[in-house]
Amino acid sequence: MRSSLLFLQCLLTLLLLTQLRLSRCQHGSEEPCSLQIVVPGLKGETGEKGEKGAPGRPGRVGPPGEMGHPGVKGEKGLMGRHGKAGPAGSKGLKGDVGDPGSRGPNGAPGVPCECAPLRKMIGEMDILVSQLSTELKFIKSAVAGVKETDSKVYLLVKEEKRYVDAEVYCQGRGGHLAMPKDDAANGAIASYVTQAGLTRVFIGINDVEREGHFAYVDRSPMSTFNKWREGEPNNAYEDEDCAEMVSAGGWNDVACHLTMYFICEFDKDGA
Ligand code: GN1
Ligand code: CA
Ligand code: CA
Repeated sequence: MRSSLLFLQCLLTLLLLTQLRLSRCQHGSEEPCSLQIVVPGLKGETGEKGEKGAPGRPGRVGPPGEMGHPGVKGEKGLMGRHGKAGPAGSKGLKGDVGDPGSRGPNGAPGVPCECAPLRKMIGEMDILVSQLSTELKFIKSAVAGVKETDSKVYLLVKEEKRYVDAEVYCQGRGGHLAMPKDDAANGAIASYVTQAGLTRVFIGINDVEREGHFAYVDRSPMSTFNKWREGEPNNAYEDEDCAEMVSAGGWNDVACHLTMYFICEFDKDGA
C-alpha cells in the first residue's frame, strides 16, 4: 500500500514538470524544447528526536460549570440612612368641646335709658319713611306721563282700587277722581286711557247719595253735559252707583266695589 502511494506521488510530480516545460516552449523561447524527467529519491532514515517545541495556543473556553451549593448566610448589615419625609396626612377629626372658661370681669355701669322718647321718635321716623315711600311712588308715576288741558292735569294711576279708595288716593295728593265737564276734558281723559292701552278706568261721577241722580265726586252738580253710553246708566242688578270711562270716552255706571285703575285730576292753579 505504502509503495503504491509512493509510485503515485512520483508519477504526479513527473506530470507537473512536463507541463511546466511544455508551456515555456510554447511562449516563443529560442531554446529547443527538451524533456527532463525529475524523479524524487527514496525516503531517508528516521532522524533523531527533535527538541521540545514551544507551548501551544490556549484552548477554547469551556462550557459553564454547574451551579454551586448555596453559601452560608452572611451577618446582618448596618442600618441604612433615614429616608425622605412623606406627604402630609389628612386632617384629623374635630376634638371634644373644652371646659367652660372662668367668668370674666364685670362690665362698666350702663347709662340710664330714656326708652320711651326714643321709641316714640323711632315710630315717627317709621311713619315718615312710609309717607316718603308713597310720595316717591306717586312722583315716579307722575313723571312717567301726565295729561293736561288748559286748567287741569290728569294722572293715570295704575293701581287697582275700589272707587272710594281711588278717590281717597287722589284727595291725598290734592285732587279728585277725574270729573270731565266738557268735551275737551272728556277727550283728554279718553285719549290718555287709550294711549295706555286700557279699556276702562274709574272717573269721579256717582249716584251714591240718591239713586238715579248722578253728581261729581266733589259734590258739584252735573250740568247737561254727559257722555253716557247708549242704554246707560242702567243701574244693572240695582247695584251700580259709580261711573267708569271706557276707552272710546263713553261712560257707564258700574258697581262701586269693583277694583280697577283710575284717573286723578288736579287744578293747575292749585285751587
Ligand atoms: C255690563 O256684563 P253685564 O251685561 O252684566 C256692565 C254693565 C253695563 C252692561 C251693558 C260689571 O253688565 O254696567 O250696563 O254690561 N257691568 C259691568 O250691557 O261691566
Ligand atoms: Ca245706581
Ligand atoms: Ca251700567
